[in-house]
Amino acid sequence: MKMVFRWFGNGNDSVSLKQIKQIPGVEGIVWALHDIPVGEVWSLKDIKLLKGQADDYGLNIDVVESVNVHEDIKLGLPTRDQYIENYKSTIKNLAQVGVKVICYNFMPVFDWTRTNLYQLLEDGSTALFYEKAKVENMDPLELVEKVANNNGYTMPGWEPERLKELKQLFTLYNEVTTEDLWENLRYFLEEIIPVAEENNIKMAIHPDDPPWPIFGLPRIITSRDNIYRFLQLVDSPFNGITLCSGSLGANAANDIPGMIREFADRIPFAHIRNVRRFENGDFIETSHRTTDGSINIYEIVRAYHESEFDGYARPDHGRHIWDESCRPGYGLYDRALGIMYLWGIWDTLQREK
Ligand code: DNO
Repeated sequence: MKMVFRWFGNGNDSVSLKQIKQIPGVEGIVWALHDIPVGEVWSLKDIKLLKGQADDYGLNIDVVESVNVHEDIKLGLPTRDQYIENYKSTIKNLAQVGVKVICYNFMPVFDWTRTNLYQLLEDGSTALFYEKAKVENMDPLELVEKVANNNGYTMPGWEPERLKELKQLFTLYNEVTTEDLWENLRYFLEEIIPVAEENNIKMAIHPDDPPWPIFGLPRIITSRDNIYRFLQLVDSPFNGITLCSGSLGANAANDIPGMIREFADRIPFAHIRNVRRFENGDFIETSHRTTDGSINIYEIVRAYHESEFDGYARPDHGRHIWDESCRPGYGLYDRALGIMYLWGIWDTLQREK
């Protein structure tokens, strides 16, 4: 297991590379060029600039999260071909600096979705919260206005300047069925996986978060059966998944250790975090510790260990603790604690082997 840590870039993250370097066992950053509009090619010059910053701290840049997929590709519009060509160029440019894994998602319109970014936990910290009834009864545009721009930071896909295009996107998605989305994903994969293969980069789709349709938009990377179907679309080791325990774990029916064992050779990248589910379908994120949430993190790490997992792993969202001011879910402290918990389990299993 190679430990990595997400970093949003200079001026875009409250956490510094110097701090990341001091977390035990972290080898690299998980990064992206966040200022490049979705669909445009990432230039080699910009990529190398970022690499230089990471090099200064001896951190690798093996994992990119995310090269986002343009909506025209997900919608299957005729304009998709140009965006797919751009995506291929970005893959080739990333290969030139030695990138090994590209994480992306295929969620229409929104990336991860929550209703409150600062819900109070009983210990006085705050965490990301999803209130099911609110999402079911609320106009998504209203929610964007409420949630966006909290504390100067936003969730990806929820940027306030996106409000204008959202209305139009909802109209376009009216025509797209779940099967259409599968078909558009297959079309995309058939184009890009051969390029990924030639460039020795593993593509790793992120599950939908939460793993069910929201706001009438289809979502497909949600369960064991759908991941199985996804992996068959293009049956190549370069067509893999980012197994995110927190996203899939919001649905109690998802057996995550089972998925790890079944799909081990197709998981180049793991997101490991806990989540506490409530009976009414709400959920809140907690510390990584097993007893704090509904997900058995110990069993998850054990499944990776048993599978001799040698891919990349990162702690995922953490609580906001010790008065830290940070991007929602992406503070230093709780994620660093999460890493130590994951190492604690891993190292013990390793010793007992
Ligand atoms: C949330 C992240 C997601 C993830 C994308 C991958 O914190 O896990 O935003 O990066 O879905 O494309």
